[in-house]
Amino acid sequence: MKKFAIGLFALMFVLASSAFATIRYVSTTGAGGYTVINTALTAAVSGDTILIGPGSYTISTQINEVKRYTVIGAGWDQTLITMTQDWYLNNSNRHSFEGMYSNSNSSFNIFNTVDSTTFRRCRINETVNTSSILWTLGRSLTLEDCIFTAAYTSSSVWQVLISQSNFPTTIRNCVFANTGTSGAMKAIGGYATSGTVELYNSDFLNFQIPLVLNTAGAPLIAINNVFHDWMASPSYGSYNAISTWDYNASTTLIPPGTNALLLAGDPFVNYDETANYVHGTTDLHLDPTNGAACINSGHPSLLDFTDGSQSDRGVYGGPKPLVDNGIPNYPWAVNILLNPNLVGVGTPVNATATGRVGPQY
Ligand SMILES: [Ca+2]
Ligand SMILES: [Ca+2]
Ligand SMILES: [Ca+2]
Repeated sequence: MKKFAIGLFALMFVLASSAFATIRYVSTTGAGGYTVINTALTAAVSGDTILIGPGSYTISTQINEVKRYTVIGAGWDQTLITMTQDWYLNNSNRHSFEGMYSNSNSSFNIFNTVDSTTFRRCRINETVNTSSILWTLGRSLTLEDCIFTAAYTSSSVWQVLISQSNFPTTIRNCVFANTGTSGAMKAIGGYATSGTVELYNSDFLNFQIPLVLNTAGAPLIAINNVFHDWMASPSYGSYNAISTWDYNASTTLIPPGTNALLLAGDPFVNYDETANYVHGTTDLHLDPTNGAACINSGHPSLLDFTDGSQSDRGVYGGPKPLVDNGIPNYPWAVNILLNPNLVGVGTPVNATATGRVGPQY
């Protein structure tokens, strides 16, 4: 009975503490309470969810709100955010970003200690030599189901620069692609004071050197990843010597560690080594013939959540495969048709909504 009483009290506390959490809807059409992302974030309080509907938005004023929030777009094919100023997180924890495309000459960045942030089902393209996610002072970071593209020409820039505060980073089912021609381009960087980096089921495309983790930092655990379309003089890069590499696959350069697979050619349905990653054209699903060696050959303790089979290598493998278009686990209406669509005041209309929701993982 005592247990029950405590449980009831805990439930009441959760209900009470969420009473002030608000869902704020940003919409280009004016259907929501806001048309500008900055305005919604300024109005928000910690715990709020900011929904960003289908359409194109700009971040032209730096975001620097000292509050915790969740941001959910309608998918990276629907919610486009052009960032010309940094989106800073500041002194607050458990932010979450989901379901959007950021095309940016700026970064997701931190001012002060920020803990437990997640980017999932996001596509982030960088148009200049700056990091997509600059986490130098931040703490635990999780990236899942994200596509990172850039064409850096500088060797002192990284798509994701992880924490230098000994906190862990987890990366699952992400694509890191160099869309340019420079071998200076790097995917992930870390420091001597960086924590563990767990890297599962990610694809690295068109790099000379994808990883620049400091050899004095905590170990890398790399499992089920695929590397392809290497530039001349390729190298996996730097990382702690006691790192674990297991069940990775690559063309050209056999991966370090155990159960490594050297592929004869690219394992994908469609990838053009000359064009590099082209969003909407490239298809990184495993080809049934060319990619057969990667299918059901991933780490045997990682089973595919969707069909129970042994995990595959690459972004569509692992327990929870990449979700196409970054469709979030949140129900969205992406189109509403009215019939008839030309009416006078008081005329009844039939409304047909087209909705979408991503898988519940
Ligand atoms: Ca090819
Ligand atoms: Ca290439
Ligand atoms: Ca499988």
